[in-house]
Amino acid sequence: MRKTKCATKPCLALPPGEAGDRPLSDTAAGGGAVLAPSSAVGGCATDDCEPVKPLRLIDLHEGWQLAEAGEALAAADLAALPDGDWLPATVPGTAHGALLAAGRIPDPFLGLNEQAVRWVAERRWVWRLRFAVDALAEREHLVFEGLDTYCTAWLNGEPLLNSDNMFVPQRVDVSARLRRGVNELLLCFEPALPQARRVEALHGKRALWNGDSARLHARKAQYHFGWDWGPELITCGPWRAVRRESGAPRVADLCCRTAIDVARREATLRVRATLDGAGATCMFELQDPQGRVVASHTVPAAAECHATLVLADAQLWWPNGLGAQPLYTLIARLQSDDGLSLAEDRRRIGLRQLQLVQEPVEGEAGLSFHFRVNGQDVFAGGANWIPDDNLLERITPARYRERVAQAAAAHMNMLRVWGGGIYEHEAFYEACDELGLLVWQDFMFACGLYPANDAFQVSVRAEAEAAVRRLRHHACLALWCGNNEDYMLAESQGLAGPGVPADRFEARVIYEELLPAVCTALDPDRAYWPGSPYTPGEGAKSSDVTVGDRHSWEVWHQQMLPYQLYGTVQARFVSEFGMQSHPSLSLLEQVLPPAERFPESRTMQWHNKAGSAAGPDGHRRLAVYLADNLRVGSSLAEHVYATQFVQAEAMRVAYQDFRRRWQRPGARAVSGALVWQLNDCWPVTSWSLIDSSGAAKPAWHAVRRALAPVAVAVRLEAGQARLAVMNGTAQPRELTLQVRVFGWDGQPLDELSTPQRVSALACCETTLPLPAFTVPVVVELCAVDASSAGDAAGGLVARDCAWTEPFRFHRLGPAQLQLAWQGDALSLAVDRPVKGLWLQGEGLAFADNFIDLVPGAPRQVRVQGTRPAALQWQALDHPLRAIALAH
Ligand code: BMA
Repeated sequence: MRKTKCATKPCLALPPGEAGDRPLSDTAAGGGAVLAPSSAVGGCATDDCEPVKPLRLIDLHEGWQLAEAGEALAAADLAALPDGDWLPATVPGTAHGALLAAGRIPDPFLGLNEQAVRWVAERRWVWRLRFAVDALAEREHLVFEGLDTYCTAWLNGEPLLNSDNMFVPQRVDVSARLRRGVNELLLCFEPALPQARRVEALHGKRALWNGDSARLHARKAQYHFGWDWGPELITCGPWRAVRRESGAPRVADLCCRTAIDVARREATLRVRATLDGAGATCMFELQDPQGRVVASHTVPAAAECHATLVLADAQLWWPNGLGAQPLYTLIARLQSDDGLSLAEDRRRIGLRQLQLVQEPVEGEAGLSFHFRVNGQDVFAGGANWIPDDNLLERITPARYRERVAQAAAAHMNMLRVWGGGIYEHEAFYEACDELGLLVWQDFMFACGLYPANDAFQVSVRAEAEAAVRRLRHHACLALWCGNNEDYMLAESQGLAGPGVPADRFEARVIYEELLPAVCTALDPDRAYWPGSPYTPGEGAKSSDVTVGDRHSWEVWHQQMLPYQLYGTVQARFVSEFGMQSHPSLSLLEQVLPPAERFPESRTMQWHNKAGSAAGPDGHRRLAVYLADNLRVGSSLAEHVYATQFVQAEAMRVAYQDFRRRWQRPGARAVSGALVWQLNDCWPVTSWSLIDSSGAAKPAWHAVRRALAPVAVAVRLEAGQARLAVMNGTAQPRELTLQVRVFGWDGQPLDELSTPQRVSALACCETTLPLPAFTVPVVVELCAVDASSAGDAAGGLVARDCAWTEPFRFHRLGPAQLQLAWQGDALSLAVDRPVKGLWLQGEGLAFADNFIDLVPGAPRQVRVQGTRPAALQWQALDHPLRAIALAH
């Protein structure tokens, strides 16, 4: 180890513009590898003093330019492109983003512009940065956290790297090439589709769903090639941070295996740091959520340093709804023998025990598939996550945080990062850590028969290792999963499934050998699952209902089952299911030219990508669900409401009927429901709960109610009401279930109540007899705390309504809606039943919405935002209208 003689302690503050604010940096440390600028070190002016130069991280994000590169142009020609060819470009960024900012292309999200910008993906694009270097360290590196995708780079005219996998970070030693003064970096990106087609020509065309078959050969976000909810926007560019690392010592890797003794609240952390460069000691330190050092250990510096930190009185991390999310900070610091910090790295970690449990289900075939956190079984209520934009540079940490917070506010506790997108940014996982969203993390393969040739496997291995190293410390990370629907696709081609030899499905070697081997080596304590969906066992079918996870598409795709029948759908863990709806009317109005603002327009259809080889079919499937259930008016507003109504009802039924089967310990018949999909990447009619403007659809509210810590469900059956109570809390509850029945004209017809005890983390069901009604009715179920029964307003715990269906057979007569402010809440009252009251107001956020109302039971809804003079409301059989509000 090199000795330093007279270094003083460096100042860890950073000068502006250097390594400080790095919003989209994706180091595993989340920007935590913060080190001193060399100018701040030292204080040593004499010749016999060798100053220590800690590592400096210098973001290379300012001053980039972009130009179109002619086909065969090489480095020198590219560098010499005339000044007028260059546009300013942001890094991280894409060519589309730069062209859009420069006004060279129209907004691809508006109207039919997707087609008008297609040419961008067909060209080569070159990025150029001239950057000044004042002082050179002994070792210099350039780090590219992500290059999308077929990229050749040069530094000062000399070849620097070639890259063809957007998920593999690149780190190049430029100690001998970086020079004092101005340096020039050039990055040239080849058009991805033709490039992928060349690779495809070598290895053969394969079957897939969604996009061009060449995508299977490109290690690039698969949704860029177009999906059944996304445009074809084949981006290119340095999509993640670019950085200069100046200096020698570095903490190259930091990992931590945590064992928790839940009963004793004791955590044992086995930590390992991989060091690159000289130093005397390595200090490991654990800080509690308040920043107090609660454990530390110093060992002599070596290429690999190990320590064990034991923490008594550990604050445990819990998923949303079950407890808090305390986050500790683990630091590894390489020090000189004077105690000077030379390099450091840090991770925010949560202390929790997490198991994937597969055990017998009482009275049923197969095995459960559920997560157990700190010894408690957890029903995974959540959603599938897709990239929140096509231009990834636009997803700021704040936007990640907002979107994840929307999931948490809907009482979700799990998000599945779907395999056709990206290994998400640090900001996503940080938000999940902080808000208690467990993450089911797919590797990036979706809906295809992927190749498994040697070069492909080498690339996939590098990609998987990078992802696992970067993400494994996150408390939120629950499971690694091999792919999305690749087993299903193989089965559809007769290449996998019962009786089919295993070797027909080439990429199994990736999902069953390569990826699990990477996970075992780098993240041995986390569960790995080969695919979503997947069923273990030679020749098993991935859609088996008794074992493993399952995608339930009986509703919408496949047999287009009525959503009212979700209760008949079986699965141990439903990792996908969903129903489409339009985005909000205001978003559609921004996207559709005025002449196209009708439900059947060409542009509306363009913004619904669902379909098959036979053509678009989203509008047809939507029409069937509308026809089954509603009378729909002809305006766009009515259509938006109607599709959102159907989606909300479908989600209410689905979540309730899946969650109902999370029965009790030993009988975890259904243990997860993840809707397809939480979010959108552009303005589109899709299965999302939140549209691309961030607006929550009615379905978001339906899901929020169904996933509440204590939720109820009511179904109207012949001669009875079926009632279910779902308790997701760790406390048993004593409730009174109150049922009231009204005719649609507002006449009270019946009233019943029954006491109901529900155990902790369990569900129970009961029935109450009802007379046969000859008129359409609404049945309201209120669960109130038994101790406050009779005081419905105060003790209301959960509520649900069931209506005579189908809605289209009858008409809900005009109701008088009365709105009044009560503090920061709106009081809502009606004289006759109202179904699906949807309130909207500029800049207002409603704590509850899409509400069923019955007479004589005003409801209070908290509202955030400046009070407007009027609101807009809509409900079943009540078209959009304004209502004045008294202040
Ligand atoms: C799924 C997903 C997606 C798709 C969605 C809707 O099964 O895995 O690939 O977008 O269905 O069709």
